[in-house]
Amino acid sequence: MSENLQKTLAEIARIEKQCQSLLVTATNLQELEKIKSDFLGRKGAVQALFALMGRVGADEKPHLGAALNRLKETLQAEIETRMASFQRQPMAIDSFDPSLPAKLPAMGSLHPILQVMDEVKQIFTSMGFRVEEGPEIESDYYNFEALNIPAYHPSRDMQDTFYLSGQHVLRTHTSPVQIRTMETQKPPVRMIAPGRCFRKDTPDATHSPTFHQCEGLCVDRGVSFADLKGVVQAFAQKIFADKSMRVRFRPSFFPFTEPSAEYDFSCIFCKGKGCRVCKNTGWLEISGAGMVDPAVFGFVDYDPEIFSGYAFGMGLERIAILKYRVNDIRIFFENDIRFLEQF
Ligand code: FA5
Repeated sequence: MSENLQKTLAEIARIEKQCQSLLVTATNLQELEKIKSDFLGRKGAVQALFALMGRVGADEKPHLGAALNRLKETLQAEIETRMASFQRQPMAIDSFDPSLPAKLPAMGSLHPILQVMDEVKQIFTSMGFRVEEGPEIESDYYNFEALNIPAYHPSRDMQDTFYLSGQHVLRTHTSPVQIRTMETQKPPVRMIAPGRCFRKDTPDATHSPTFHQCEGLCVDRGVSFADLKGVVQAFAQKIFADKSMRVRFRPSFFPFTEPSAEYDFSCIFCKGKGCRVCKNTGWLEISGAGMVDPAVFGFVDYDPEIFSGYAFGMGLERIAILKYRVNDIRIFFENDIRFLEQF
């Protein structure tokens, strides 16, 4: 083999290695296009090697020609394979733009009833009330018996109850938490107990089988009905941020309060003229209330000669209806995202 042929074969091997190492490090199609033209183009490195055919004798030309053709085919195949791999990955590193804003996950928010509940808690805790909790599956004793509603008492008919097996019910109001609190705490007691309640009520614009109440209880020496009226009036003005909000008390009956009352807030929709939401009365019933009946103190060992107290149980949906000007309670429970995302 002539010295020229040896040199040219060595150059062929070097060009092949150089091209292959460039292919390995190439990161995009533009770089590959450049490698292709640098090595296989008309003025590329492989073409330049073909020009060296003249350096070798006629007997060595077929050998060199075969080596050059093999180099050309090898590089062509390797460049094409590498190009195809980039075409299969349109999201190659160079097309990833880290400066683009991220796709945000869908964010939830607090349900409007929970927002009202939080606000109610905040207002009452600022007035010195503690927040208490009780179970939604309640015993007959706490839901009725200890609230002075014995089994034979006709007032049990006032609440359409979901009875569970045994002596349990889905609590029909938050008043059982009064008993649970007084059982474990001595006066003075100032507490609220917001939570879910259940009744077999037929749904309409202001009634839902699942709804929320916030119980309130204040027991101390010398607590009077005037204290109840003052606290409720202050609450109404704070929750609606409106000093003109009116509250009215009507006589009523609850076995666990004496005297008993219901209080209403003035209807925000019709300004008292009467509409579908307030059933043409100009008022929306918000809560039952009254002075704690001495018989209830008997169940928790409080001395009614020393202590007196008031209690109330407000419907939170009724407050949300007024606050957010929603004219039907049922929409709070439909979980329509178009409604919920407005809060
Ligand atoms: C009671 O539940 C008494 N436990 C309230 C009470 C507490 C009285 C402490 C005295 C002392 P009543 O059944 O009226 O009372 O319900 C109270 C409030 O809950 C109502 O004024 C109303 O705002 C709300 N409410 C009652 N039933 C429903 C319902 N089905 N859907 C929505 N809100 C309701």
